[in-house]
Amino acid sequence: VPDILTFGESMALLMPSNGKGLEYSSELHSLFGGAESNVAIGISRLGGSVGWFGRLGKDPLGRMIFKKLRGEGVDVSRAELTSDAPTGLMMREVIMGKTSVYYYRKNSAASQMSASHLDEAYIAGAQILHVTGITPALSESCKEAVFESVRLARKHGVKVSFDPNLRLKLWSIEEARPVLLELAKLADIFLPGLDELKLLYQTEDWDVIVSKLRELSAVSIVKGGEDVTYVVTADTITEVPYFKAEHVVDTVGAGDGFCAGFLVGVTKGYAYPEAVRIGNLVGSMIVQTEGDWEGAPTWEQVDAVLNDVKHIER
Ligand code: KDG
Repeated sequence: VPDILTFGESMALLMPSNGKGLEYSSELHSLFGGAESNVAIGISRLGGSVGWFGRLGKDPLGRMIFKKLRGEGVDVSRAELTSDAPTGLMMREVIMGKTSVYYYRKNSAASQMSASHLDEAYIAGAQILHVTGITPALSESCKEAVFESVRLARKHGVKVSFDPNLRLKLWSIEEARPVLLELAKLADIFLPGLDELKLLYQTEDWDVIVSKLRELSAVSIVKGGEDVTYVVTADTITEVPYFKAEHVVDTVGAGDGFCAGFLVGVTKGYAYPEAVRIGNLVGSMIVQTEGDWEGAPTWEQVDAVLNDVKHIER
């Protein structure tokens, strides 16, 4: 069993090839995304051992995603291609610097995932189970699957990592809040963004947010600060500075890249602030390439930056 497991919906991603809006673009780039598979690919690129077990349609898009995940070295032995329902799709455009995502995923194969699709022995054998708040927004059965996977992980002493990934196009904050806060309570590692915490706890006040985080048993890694990521434990707050991204091309996927780098750091036995530093670096690298995960670095690339190794052009 891989060290880190994750599951959720992966979708085909279509986006204009030339920075135009979708409405006036005659050519689209065909990619794929999905927060959990983005994390899985990020981990695998860094040399980590990882499995992803979502459901895809048995259709060209599902096969494309399945083969690319396998090609990236992600264990897909528990993933499923079903003829019951299609692979989900999303489209993305960036207009005047504003990113918009459009989902075509209702009743997709992934939305029909349920607790009965979980393999207890597979989960039991991992070190970390990483889940996100996107999956419980997809359907009742998906929500049950997430809670059941977390229950199984806890039963077998597997650490639970949770990124709320609040998606207000999928559910309202009122629907999302109790579910995401419940998952935060069950997690060992909580990976929210600062904006998400403001919405979840209904406050802009950092001190109130910190006191709420300290009611959880998890360590909280708060992304999206002004220029630092925060590590909040029961008695400490550590600020870990960002790496500068020189050429920002596509910001979607930064958070997933962060999670990938951070989780690899944790499985390598690094202290949280050092694992966060790796996460910050991976996030800053991913935004410099089009697509959610294509820019994910190898461990050698990360190591070169961390240890200031000179690049040899030729
Ligand atoms: O974090 C990036 C994801 O948001 C993207 O890949 C799509 O999973 C996705 C979603 O549901 O928004």
